[in-house]
Amino acid sequence: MRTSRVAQFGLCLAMLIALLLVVVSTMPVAADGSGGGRARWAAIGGGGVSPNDIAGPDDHPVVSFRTPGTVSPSCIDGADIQYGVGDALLFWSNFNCWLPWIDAEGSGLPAGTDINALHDECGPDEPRCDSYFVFARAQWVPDVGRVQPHDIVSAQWVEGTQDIVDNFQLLFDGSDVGLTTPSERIDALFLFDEDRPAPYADCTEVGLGSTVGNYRVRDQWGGWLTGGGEDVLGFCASSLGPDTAGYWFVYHDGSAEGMPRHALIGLAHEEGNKAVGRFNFLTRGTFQVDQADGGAGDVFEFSTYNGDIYRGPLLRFAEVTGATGVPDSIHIYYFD
Ligand SMILES: [Ca+2]
Ligand SMILES: [Ca+2]
Ligand SMILES: [Ca+2]
Repeated sequence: MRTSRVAQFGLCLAMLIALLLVVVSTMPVAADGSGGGRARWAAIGGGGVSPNDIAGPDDHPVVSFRTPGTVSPSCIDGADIQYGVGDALLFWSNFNCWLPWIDAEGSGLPAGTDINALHDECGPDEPRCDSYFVFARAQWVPDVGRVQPHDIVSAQWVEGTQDIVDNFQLLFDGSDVGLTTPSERIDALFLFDEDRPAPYADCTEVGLGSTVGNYRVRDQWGGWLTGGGEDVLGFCASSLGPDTAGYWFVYHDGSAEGMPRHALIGLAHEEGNKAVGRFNFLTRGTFQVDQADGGAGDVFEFSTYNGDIYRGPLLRFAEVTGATGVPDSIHIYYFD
């Protein structure tokens, strides 16, 4: 399905220009929507995704928040956007405004839905435009049924809408691969696209995640891997969906690097081979390790090429976006 939200971006851009020029006229008809995510993101401008980017104020984070609230202004009409904990929003840094990105209830998810981890592929290289969620609690999902907070659900953006998704599917059944306890709920997520760490090139899919608390899962040889919610686990999938199979590996041993127990609660990662070995993350609260000194909502980095250190905040979320809420889930579109 080659869809994109380019129509909405085109409309937004046209509206912003109209506002800037103080032109009051009939709104333009939406663009034809062809060209997939790349065309859609071309509307935003910038140099496109670069694997050498690091997170910063010029990037476009997609977030879900811990508590309901309001962000402003909307890129569409300049108004406030009220959101719930199951919604996601994109901060459009070029214009310092917000776009509704996922409307949970509008997409048929039940009241009380809370996104706790998300990965978004509605970006410049992703014509299919899929989004992926982990929910904070067990709940019902349209087309799927009951899912657990250690499962990953995919959905597809509905062309012609701003923030509606449908075609929900169970991507990853956590209990098939050892995630069963409350502490083994997933609170951070990233899914590799084409470029993935070399040792895992032959996996059907490779994903990264973090658990809420202590975990115990099987490695490639059937041995146990144990750790806590400060780690980033990798999963090499041989099959996905209702019959999920594969093995786990430790992508980042947070406790070995000095991260407080269970501190990592959100994950973002650049695309591209050069990005392997570094990632961005959110913490539950105050985080002061290595060259990092910040708190909840701030975006930090860990990089191996920099001597295995934490740095940040690279994005002071509240300061840059004006949001008063604290994100519990993040995906970043990296731009120069
Ligand atoms: Ca949330
Ligand atoms: Ca989270
Ligand atoms: Ca965690």
